[in-house]
Amino acid sequence: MEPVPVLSIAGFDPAAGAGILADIRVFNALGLYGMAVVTAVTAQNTAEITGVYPLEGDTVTTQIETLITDIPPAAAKTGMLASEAAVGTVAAFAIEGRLGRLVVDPVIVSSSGAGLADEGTAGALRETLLGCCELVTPNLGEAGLLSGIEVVDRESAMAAAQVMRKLGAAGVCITGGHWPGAPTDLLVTAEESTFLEGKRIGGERAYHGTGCLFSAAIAAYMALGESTGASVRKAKKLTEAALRGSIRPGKGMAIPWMGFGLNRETSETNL
Ligand code: PXL
Repeated sequence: MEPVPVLSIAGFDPAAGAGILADIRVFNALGLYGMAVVTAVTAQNTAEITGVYPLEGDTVTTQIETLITDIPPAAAKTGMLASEAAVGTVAAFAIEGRLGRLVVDPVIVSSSGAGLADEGTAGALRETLLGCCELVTPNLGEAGLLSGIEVVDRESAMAAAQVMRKLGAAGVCITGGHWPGAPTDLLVTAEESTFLEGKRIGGERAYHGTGCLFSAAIAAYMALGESTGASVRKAKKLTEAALRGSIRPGKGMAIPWMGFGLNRETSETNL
């Protein structure tokens, strides 16, 4: 059977901890046909980001148009969009129904605390792209910025999720990895409002790329036809497994790793 096509529209992290290289790893591990449109090149390693270079002009639009004319994705996820124009472009394709089921990871603040979107980009995410997606997956800081409600406990998380649903997101999953205690996620859709308990694996900000991995896995499961609720739960399990298997290829943050897919001796996969 042909693999199901799925698309990441995100930034390029040369160290492969976050961004499109991380997303492609997830798509591969789950047996999908992963594709990627680049929105920005970054200069970074596992310890620091030294540059973010958004692509100029209509380069994002042309990449998407050319790609999906040939291979329409069953689902797509967005990561770092890096410019207001790129957000508008993605929203236009989504409104036309050409991206498949859409997961928006509203990359505004990274785990290391770095600002990854300017005000215009964050505003366009809130005003335009939220209304086009099946699920948005903000971390605590991003949920605060998108909703205007500081998320400090379960009550404020619920209020923030409701604001994002009013802004048009069909589903909201506020990821709890940055809570000081247990990493409880909040999932709100038309069907449910559920706090998803998780296990803390390592420190709160010890990993790089966890949010990318989580949203890519959700898009992958959606591409395979799972409901939003099932996709989020499966992606959470996969994320926990990858955190347990994390590696430290450089001197900085650890990278979630799914080295459990392929048996190199037999060339068989266990997924
Ligand atoms: O984790 C957020 C993120 C997403 N995409 C790219 C990044 C980062 C954080 O550094 O570099 C390309």
